[in-house]
Amino acid sequence: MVSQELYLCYHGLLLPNIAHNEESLNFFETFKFRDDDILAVTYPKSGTTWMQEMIPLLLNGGDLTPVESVPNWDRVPWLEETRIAHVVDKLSSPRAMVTHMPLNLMPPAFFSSKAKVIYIARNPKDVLVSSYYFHQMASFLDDPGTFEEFTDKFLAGQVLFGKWTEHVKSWKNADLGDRILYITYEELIQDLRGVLQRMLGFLGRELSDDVLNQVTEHCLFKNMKQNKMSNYSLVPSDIMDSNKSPFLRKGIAGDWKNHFSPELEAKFNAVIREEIEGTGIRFPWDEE
Ligand code: PPS
Repeated sequence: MVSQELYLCYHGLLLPNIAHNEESLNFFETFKFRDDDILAVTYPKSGTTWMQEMIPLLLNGGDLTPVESVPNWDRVPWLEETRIAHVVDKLSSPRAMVTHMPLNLMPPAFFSSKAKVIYIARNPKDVLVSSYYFHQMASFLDDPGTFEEFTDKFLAGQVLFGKWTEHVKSWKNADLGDRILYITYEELIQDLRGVLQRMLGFLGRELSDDVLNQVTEHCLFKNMKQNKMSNYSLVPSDIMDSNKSPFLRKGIAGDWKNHFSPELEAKFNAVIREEIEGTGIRFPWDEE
């Protein structure tokens, strides 16, 4: 059972009350997209905060001022959260925003716009681990229980924004042509500079080698972890307690190996495989 005090249910998806309400969801549904808008789309814990750091730097020629002076949630706001109504008019063009919504819940105006999308996927086993610790540190989320119990909830989609497989299937099957760029968290870990370069090409921007090197350095986990505008240290500890687990926790690929028993891994893989089967969707981690 999940507490109604903590969550609201939106088209079957659980969203935390702390950041969503009827008004914010109405704002989302009637959002007026512009053709030059840029959206980073993620299932939770897949690299959202990383995108909120990278995209402004790629768009503004590597100027660190916004990422060092504006909190990530106001700098690149969530389309569906309450904050956006307060900051949307202050966003400079092209506007960069994030969303955790699956494609089927995107508002009609999104489909008739030319807004660009960067979709970031992450190994669902690492998503689960990251989310498990997030539930321990965030007082606005329910107690995750044991790791095994939380795994069952994750596989059943009784977690924020529903099933990982539904999210991935919706966006990977999106008929958006060259409006969408697909990247993975694991590619960012392996070759951050290379992916930043791909993102630049997609956004139609250029940076000198030196500036790209500086942006890459700034976006490394160890450096972003120190940025109080991005590490959630501005949030009071009774809401997010970094002593229990920091928001920027480990920042690696493969931490799931420290958490899954062979039995749990087999069960997890079987469920995910069955739900992805027949879609043609393949990820690098499928081979692990
Ligand atoms: S949320 O709550 O949905 O906005 O979370 P999200 O930002 O999508 O995901 C949080 C995880 O992303 C990791 N992260 C990074 N990893 C590597 N390098 C950088 N720069 C970086 N920035 C954020 C963050 O540490 C969380 O993953 P875990 O595995 O918990 O460390």
